[in-house]
Amino acid sequence: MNKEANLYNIMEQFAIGSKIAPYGTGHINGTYSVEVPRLLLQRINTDVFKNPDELMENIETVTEFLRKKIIAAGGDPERETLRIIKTVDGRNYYRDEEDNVYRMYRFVEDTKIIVNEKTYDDLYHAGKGFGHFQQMLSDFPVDVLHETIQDFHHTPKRVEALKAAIAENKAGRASGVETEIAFALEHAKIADVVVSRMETGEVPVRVTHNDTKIDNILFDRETGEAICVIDLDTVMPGSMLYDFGDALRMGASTGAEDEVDLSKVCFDKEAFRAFAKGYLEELGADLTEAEIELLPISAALLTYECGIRFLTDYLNGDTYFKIHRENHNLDRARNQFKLVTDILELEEELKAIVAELR
Ligand code: ADP
Ligand code: GN1
Ligand code: MG
Repeated sequence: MNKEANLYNIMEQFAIGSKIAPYGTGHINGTYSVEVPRLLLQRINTDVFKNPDELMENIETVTEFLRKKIIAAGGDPERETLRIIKTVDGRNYYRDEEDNVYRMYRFVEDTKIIVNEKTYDDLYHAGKGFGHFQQMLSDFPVDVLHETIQDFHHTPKRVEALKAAIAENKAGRASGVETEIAFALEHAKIADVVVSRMETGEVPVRVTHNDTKIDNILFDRETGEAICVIDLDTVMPGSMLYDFGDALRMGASTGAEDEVDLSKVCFDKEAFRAFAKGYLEELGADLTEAEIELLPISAALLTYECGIRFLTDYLNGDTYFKIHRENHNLDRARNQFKLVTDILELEEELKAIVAELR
């Protein structure tokens, strides 16, 4: 069976609501209008997300909770959060005979995503969007959520994984990347800046998104406002610093994540200001002193973490992140490390920006 035919087959597994009603005033033909909402079909990566039941249960509980909040605030829940389309037998995903796992969402219309071309206004709205998402989830019961990927942002464990990859040297690449390995190990001291303060309780456990790339939020095409946070696979207990830092990793970079000309890759402190302004407008009053203090370093931490994850994957032979060219993961790691250097140099200026915005 060809792939397309197979997808039609999969479509039939979902309870796709459609409205049919008599239409017009004709005397001859039977005329009906048929409304079918646009949908989005996704194949879940089960190498990465090993337990689709727990994953989809998280997404269902979180989106139902958000839906109630959005309605109470007079918003449109079909645009402001994801809606899962159930299968014909009432499940929130479908597993085919080859063990592929599919889910379906309503397509949120008239939106755009921001990738590399972004304005400060976009970043301000992205900050508001992610801040508002966090704010709406502030009274969500953290304990009901499953950890869809264990220790996802436990950076010290990511350092351990890097050390193991260096020692194993599975792809025989370690000797070509001594400079990058040295950078990663020299900067490993920042790895515990958040987890250590979570252990003391100064940084509270919250419900967090954990993958706040700037392309994981939909913007209204007309108003430019961020309206819907998507890609909820990693919503689980965490620190808001993960979300804040990770959004700036891409959001405040002047270059693409895999740009190889590192003179084009700089951390833009005005982009930081724009995002932080939006974020703090939504959530500032709820944050603890430790969270506020760590906002600037969180950008370095999450960028460092992503950099060492790319480097680890390169050393392991590119088994986790999709690559589109040779050395793609290495290029990404170098790019992230350049940003880490920039952020650490700017740390005092970033602290001053946070102080101004409070
Ligand atoms: P990935 O985990 O591969 O990043 P995403 O869930 O972020 O997958 O989806 C990929 C892209 O699909 C998004 O960047 C966005 O452009 C689009 N998208 C995802 N969900 C929706 C939706 N419900 N409505 C409209 N577009 C969506
Ligand atoms: C992955 O799926 P996507 O592209 O939104 C990764 C993130 C990384 C990011 C780097 C589940 O995100 O953690 O920060 O790539 N997601 C997962 O671009 O590992
Ligand atoms: Mg995404």
